[in-house]
This record gives sequence, C-alpha cells and structure tokens, in this order.
Amino acid sequence: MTSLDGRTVFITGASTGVGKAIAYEIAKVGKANLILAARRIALIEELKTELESKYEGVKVLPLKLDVSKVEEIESTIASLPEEFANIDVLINNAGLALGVDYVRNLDMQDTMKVINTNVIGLIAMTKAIIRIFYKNDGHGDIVNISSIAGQDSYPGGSIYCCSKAAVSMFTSTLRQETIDTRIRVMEIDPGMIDTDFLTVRAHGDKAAADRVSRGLEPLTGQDIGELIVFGITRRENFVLSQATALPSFQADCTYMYRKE
Ligand code: 8X3
Repeated sequence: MTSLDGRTVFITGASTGVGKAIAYEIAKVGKANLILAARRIALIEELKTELESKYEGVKVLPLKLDVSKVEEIESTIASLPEEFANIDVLINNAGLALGVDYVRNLDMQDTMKVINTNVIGLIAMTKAIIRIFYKNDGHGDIVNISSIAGQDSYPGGSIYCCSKAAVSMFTSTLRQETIDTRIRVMEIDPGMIDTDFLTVRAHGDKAAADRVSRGLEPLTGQDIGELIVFGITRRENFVLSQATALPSFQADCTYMYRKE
C-alpha cells in the first residue's frame, strides 16, 4: 500500500457531494495536502476548518475555480503556493447534468455548460497537471469520474451521456499515451449516488428529483471516496484502470429494480 502522507491531491468540484466525500476519505487515511477547488469558496473554507481540526496533519488549500472557465485553469495552477504546487494526484470530479430534454428541445446554454464543465474543463485540468507529472519524472495519479451514463444512454440524457462517454474515451486514450511512465490513469463510473446531482439535473426541482430516486437506495459519496482511496493507495504497479460502481438495484443507468 502506498501512503498518502505528504502527497498533494487536487480535487475539483470539492465543495459538496462526491467531491467533499472524497476529501473526507483521503483525510481519514493520510496526512495529505488537499487542494479543494470549487466555485463556492465559502463552502470550501468551512470544509478546510472541519478537515484540519478533525484530522491531524492534513492541510487544505481552498481554491476558487470554475473548471468550465478553461482560460483560468493554467494561470490558477501556475500560481499555487509552493507547498501545494507539486501535485501528485488529480481527481477530476467536477461535473453536472442540466435537464432531461429530448434533443429537439435542448437548451443550448445548458448544453454548453455541461460540455464545458464535464469535458473541456476536465481536459484542461488534465493537460495542466499532467505537465507537472511529466516534470516530476513521470509520476502521478489521475482519477476521472465518468458515469454509468457514459456506458448506457437514456432518453433525455443525450448531452450528459455523451459528455461522460467523452470522458471515458479521453481517459483510455490518456492511459495509452502514458503507458511508458508511472502515471496511472483511472476511471470511476458510478451509478446513482445520494447527492444533489438529480436536483441540479432537474434545475433545482427537488420534488422532481425525488420522484426519480423514490424507493431506491443509491450509493453514497463515501462509497466513491473509499473506492478512490483504494485506487490511489495501491502499489505503483497496480492500476485500477476502470471501475463501475453501482447500487444493487441498478443494472445500468435506466434498468432499475423498484419494489413498489
Ligand atoms: C449519474 C448516474 O445512474 O444517476 O452519473 O444516471 S445515474
């Protein structure tokens, strides 16, 4: 097992949900330096206080970053304080779905927001940080959060599903390109998780989101955090290349077992 002590881990979309849970799971097991990036900096400041007081030796750098604004990514990473500049692990978690509209009714602003965040932002983050890995003798871990929706489509999911399929293809290409290094490229494909994902997808309509998950027991962010900790603490020659993580009721993103 590789220790996380002293490793610098960059997590995008870290203020809530899965990103926040990943930060917790890492803090539990190692004295890591965590760069926690999100649009809502106040939430990250709170998380810093929580994590640093609970887990001795963990250091948190809150970072205001909207990955969909790709022009800001390079300069943000170039101006990290020295203590956090030498990144060892990148967890590309920021992502969202907006709406479940059929193609004929797509809102193009929402479409661009989803593609810019889930795909372009992830690519720009990866490009910026993999350059640090190459300078660092070809070492480092990249964990891309894709989705079961990148494997199976559903009506109304054209943009989200294609964004996650793009993440999966980008990830496998990157794994091939780095095969002669000790850079590990991992893809995690979760099914339904108990976060505000469904509410965001429903444009804030919690009742509509609750109808989707009614009677179902989704995964938790902690489940995904534990899986990622497993991947990034393996010995160097072990690559958790792709893992699909589903709750027991879910066979793919549409075929779900409901008791009632
Ligand atoms: C979202 C997965 O199953 O909730 O990434 O559509 S699901």
